[in-house]
Amino acid sequence: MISQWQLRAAFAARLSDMYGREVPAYTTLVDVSREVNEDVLRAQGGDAERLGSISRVTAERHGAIRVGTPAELAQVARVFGALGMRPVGFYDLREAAASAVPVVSTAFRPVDGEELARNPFRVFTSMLTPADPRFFDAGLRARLETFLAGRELFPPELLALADRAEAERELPEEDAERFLQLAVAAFELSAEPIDRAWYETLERVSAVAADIGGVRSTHINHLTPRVLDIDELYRRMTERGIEMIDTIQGPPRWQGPDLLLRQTSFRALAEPRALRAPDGSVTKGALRVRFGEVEARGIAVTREGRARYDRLLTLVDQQTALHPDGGPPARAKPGVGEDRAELARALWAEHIPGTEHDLAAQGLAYFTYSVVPDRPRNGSRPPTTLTDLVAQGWVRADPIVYEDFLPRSAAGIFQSNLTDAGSRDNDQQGAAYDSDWLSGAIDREVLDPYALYERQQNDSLAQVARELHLTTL
Ligand code: OOG
Ligand code: NI
Repeated sequence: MISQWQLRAAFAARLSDMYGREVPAYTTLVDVSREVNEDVLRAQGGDAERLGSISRVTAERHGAIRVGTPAELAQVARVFGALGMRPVGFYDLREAAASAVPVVSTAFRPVDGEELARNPFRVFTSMLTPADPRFFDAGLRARLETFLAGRELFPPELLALADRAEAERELPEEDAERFLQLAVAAFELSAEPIDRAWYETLERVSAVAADIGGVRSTHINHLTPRVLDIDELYRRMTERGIEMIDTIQGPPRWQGPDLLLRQTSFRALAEPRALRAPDGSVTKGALRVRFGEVEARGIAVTREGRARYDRLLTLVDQQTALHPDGGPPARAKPGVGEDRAELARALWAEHIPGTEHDLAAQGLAYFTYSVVPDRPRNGSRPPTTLTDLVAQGWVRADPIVYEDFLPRSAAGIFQSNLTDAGSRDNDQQGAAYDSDWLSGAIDREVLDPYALYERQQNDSLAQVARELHLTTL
């Protein structure tokens, strides 16, 4: 029998092999990430594994896919449900930054600590929003919905196997093999010719709309390895002549603990795609839709920590806008994005505590707590507050790694890889989509990431209280 986590690990590995064949630059990215990780481990030893074992980090990937309708998203949820992955978080990329990306998204991922440690594979999954009149007028919406209703992304055999794996939490070896083959094939780039006129019609609204609704299948859009030093990775990729986007998205590099998520990407090369002209003739064309991305993960922050992060981003935006040409003239000319990064670093140092201890004490980040096993016993009773327990060495605090995404970075990643900004009619009222709507549409609860981190923290506190015979903590 092949258990869900084994299916998940095998799926992630096979998808990675497939994507490496389809997009060779991805393989370079994985190789450079591995080199950086080995160097960090050599330099820092055990500290390098504070946010996940090196084996977890080396195997860790997130993918991104894009679908067209709630019905398709519900099928995606079944395929990932088979792998023990649940929808977590709601991201509205129509609103993030000044973007014109007509999608709303969630991420499928394992949710409990043990499963995450076994294999944390996650997939950022976006769904087109044809009902949003800012992007699609009534005529285009109707054509788009008809087109989407007429395609099949996942064969019925795959969905049947997925349902069985989810219900039984495992599959016999032969069925597992079949499931994996069908699941990987469903995310390969299709060779079927693309109706060029239709693709271009959607492209005028947004390249993302065309990538989703202009073709009769879906495909993995990128696959992202995790790296322990993303600044070093950025340097090494640039040295190899690979042109990265201007910035690393997310928090700046600074002297305090890594928080949340930092990501950067490069544009993939144009890929050959068959295009069908209105007269029926098929020609060889090329489209640039897929790219490479890499990420570094930090500690998960609480709602309050996140509010502080969002406020700092706004501050950085405002102050950068005041000095669009690169700050005070006395300063040496920095590289692209350097001013912004420097400003962000200074603001972070001012507004965010620089140690794990202070982040925990101020309720800004999540930790799991455990009783220190080999503490010398001298018969004394443990103190009764968490702060004292940690300070006096009874209990240790380990950071909880951030397993989710950032809407603004995601919008930046989408945007930085589009040639055209697309169009959005801001005089129109946007269609309402939210987490509850999404839960209803796919008939599964879209989980709240904060609730998951909080539960993990609270469970660990309850365990400490039990072990030390304390009533509450
Ligand atoms: C998804 C972009 C978002 C991330 O890591 O934030 C994303 C897409 O391009 O489909 O993958
Ligand atoms: Ni991504």
